[in-house]
Amino acid sequence: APVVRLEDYRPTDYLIDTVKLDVRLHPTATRVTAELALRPNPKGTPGAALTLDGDELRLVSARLDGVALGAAAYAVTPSSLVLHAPPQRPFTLTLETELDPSANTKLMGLYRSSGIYCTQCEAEGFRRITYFLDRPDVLSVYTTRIEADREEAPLLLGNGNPVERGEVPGTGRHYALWHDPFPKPCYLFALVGGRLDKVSQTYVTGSGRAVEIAIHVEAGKGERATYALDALARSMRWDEKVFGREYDLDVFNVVAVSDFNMGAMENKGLNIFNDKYVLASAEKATDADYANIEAIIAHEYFHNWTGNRITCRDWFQLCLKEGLTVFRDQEFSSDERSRPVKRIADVRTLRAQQFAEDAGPLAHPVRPAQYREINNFYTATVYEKGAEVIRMLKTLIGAEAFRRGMDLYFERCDGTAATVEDFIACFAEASGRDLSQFFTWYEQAGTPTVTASSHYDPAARTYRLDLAQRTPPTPGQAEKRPVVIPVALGLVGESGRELPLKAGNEVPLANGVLTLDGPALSVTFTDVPERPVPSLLRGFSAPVRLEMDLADEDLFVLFRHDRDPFNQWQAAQTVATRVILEATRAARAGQAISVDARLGEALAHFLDSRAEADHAFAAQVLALPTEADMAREIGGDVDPDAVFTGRLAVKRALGAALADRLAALYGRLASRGAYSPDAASAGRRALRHAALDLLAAGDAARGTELAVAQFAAADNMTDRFGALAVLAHLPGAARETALADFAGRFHDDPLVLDKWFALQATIPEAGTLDRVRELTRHPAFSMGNPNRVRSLVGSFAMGNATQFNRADGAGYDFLADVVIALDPKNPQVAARLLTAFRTWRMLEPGRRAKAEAALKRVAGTPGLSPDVSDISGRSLA
Ligand code: DPP
Ligand code: ZN
Repeated sequence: APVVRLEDYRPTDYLIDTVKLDVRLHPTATRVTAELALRPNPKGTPGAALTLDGDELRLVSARLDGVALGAAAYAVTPSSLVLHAPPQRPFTLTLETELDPSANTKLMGLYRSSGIYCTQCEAEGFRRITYFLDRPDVLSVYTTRIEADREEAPLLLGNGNPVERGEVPGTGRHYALWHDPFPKPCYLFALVGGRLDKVSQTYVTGSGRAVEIAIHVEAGKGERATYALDALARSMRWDEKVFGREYDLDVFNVVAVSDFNMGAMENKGLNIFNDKYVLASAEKATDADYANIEAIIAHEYFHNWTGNRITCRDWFQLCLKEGLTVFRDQEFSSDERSRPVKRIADVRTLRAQQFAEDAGPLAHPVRPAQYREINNFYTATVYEKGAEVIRMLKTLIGAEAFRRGMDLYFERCDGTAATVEDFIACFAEASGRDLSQFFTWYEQAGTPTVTASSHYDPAARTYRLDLAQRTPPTPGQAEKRPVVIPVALGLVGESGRELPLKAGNEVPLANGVLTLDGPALSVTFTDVPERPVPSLLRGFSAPVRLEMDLADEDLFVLFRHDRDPFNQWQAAQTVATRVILEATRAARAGQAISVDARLGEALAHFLDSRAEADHAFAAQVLALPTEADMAREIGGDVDPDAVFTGRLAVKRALGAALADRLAALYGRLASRGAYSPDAASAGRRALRHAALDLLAAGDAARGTELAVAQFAAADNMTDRFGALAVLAHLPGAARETALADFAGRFHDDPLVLDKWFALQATIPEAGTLDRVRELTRHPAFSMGNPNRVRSLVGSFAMGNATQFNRADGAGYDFLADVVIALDPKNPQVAARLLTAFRTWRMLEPGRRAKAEAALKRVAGTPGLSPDVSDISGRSLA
């Protein structure tokens, strides 16, 4: 595939003002008639040929202003329909195409999922429905007639508002007509046809408009959609309150399907979801599932303004809608649940996904300047780092200027396809600030490292803090500029009190936030009454790595006393990281591992004094850095076995040292009453689970006994699966019995079996690869279903550091085989799996060579999709 570059952007030569679609659904031969009202674009080249995109379509007929096109007037290629000399005035092109939804295994365009017709058009799927200018800067008003067999598809949904429905006499078929008054790019087009159950309610907007909001799910599953429906109503209310945004159509439909490449899709008025992010019940969904459903329902809903009303000019601007909408959904969840705990969870994800991506061959800027395959840029960098950039913007200009900037953006850009420049200009104007350097965050890849050192002068009562930043080179960007880094900070006295923050020199300090925008910055604080412990990057105020050699004792001060809960947590994590690093070093050197007892003592104190005050927070404190976290910390020549051994030794030591406290906590936190997914109850379960997990590491027999009992007695999936997850790390008959029991109980529910697949794939034992291979032959497994593949193969490759990275390379070979086999069917999912190699260069030489060989085998496979060849090529570059 050719490289597409941002600098080459040009408007289209033609515009499409209205689209009238007539879609006659049929399982293998769906007919689509598209009537496109075209006109020359004043910004385009006069007289240019018109090239419409197409993919895997059969053209049946083509008419211009109602007259059949002569063969010489146009040409059809596998990827286009070219009209050589279009009229230089408004004209109508009517194209009839045929496609086969049942053969569509790529799950892009129109396809069937468990007998339900559905669509996925982002990024470039609409060209698989009809020939079109398939790019986001072509905005059209759509009217869609959908026709289907009444028995097969009693429900017919489209974008916008319903206009009319009726029978097609004598055929057993019926139709529905939908009209969407808001001009939109074709990637937001959607339709659904099928037999579905619905839950719905009337939502009254702030200005008093009644909207019918509905969620449609497979027959018999309606009860499991009520939580999502409630989350939708709460999202709508929140967007009115916090961003002043109201919903704009008469209906809002959400449809859940079981075969879906992504999490969900924000099609105008008709969101289509992976059912994993809709269906929830106490018996079948965990607390984490509920939280994800709430966040993703909100995310897609929030796109109605940030993405749909204001869309992207081109795909380079993807972060314009995604980073911003992730920020909005994070804020929603923070308001609905615990803000500090949400922040910790988000930073864990950011580090695990985005920092990993940024440190390897797939690193790219939040706004990439080029791509070969846009599907590969729905990344942690665009989404998660994109959200961090918005968060920094808000920190730098303040909440009020931020809201004024958002208001201006909605007012000025509504109805347009905008750029990141358009967006930032609104905030520059609203705040009166020059944001040109801030823009570097969008253009420069790589995770900046901030180094800090300090000196306290007791006689002068001054405290000097020296900060410096540097960003390591990334592919295609050797030289880096300094970025604008908001460093939220405080000074904490040894006794725990917050010390005054008075900058004695001229430095940019406002509301406890220092702005580091050059290579280095020194600040001297005056009237500092005692030696302070610096608490830097409070709330994780910037997506950077912080290097500061604080003494362990200082970290314990922050852990106990910092008024910023994020930095309390961070201090404990930093100490744990140090302890695990030392254990890993010893393991690698073949020496006995000794575990510094002070971490256990600090946690003991925490459990005694504070764990009960915020259960969810305490659960985060007890969760050690992961093996992948440790690998990134080590940075190079990583031996995953040594990391595993070192980390496990620390976990065992903590479990043993804290055993009595953990057992008592576990007992105290036992469920009372019926399951409720609310944040407080979920926090209690999370802490109870963390206690059991640590306890089981310290004492396998006791852990097994408790987990087996919990598994048997559980009345909800969080407790049942939590027990199973603990057992998964305890080899023996109890584990196998519980796994078999779980499979039997939920044999008819694929979403629940996904948990079972995923868990087994992450067992850190030599037999796991064979187990995973065996599970690929399980009747419930299917390579055709993205959720199954991600659960089994994705969890193995992304969540099992020792077994994916087996020294013999068999884990890499297995993944390469799956990617090669899956690519012809579903290139998007195959390419995503292959990103499991994104940190291969950090490995020790033996594994590195084996990973490289596997990647080369993939890269050398004939006929690769653009998706997989892009990832393999960049991974090896
Ligand atoms: N549906 C995906 C999302 O919402 C892509 N737009 O992030
Ligand atoms: Zn999104």
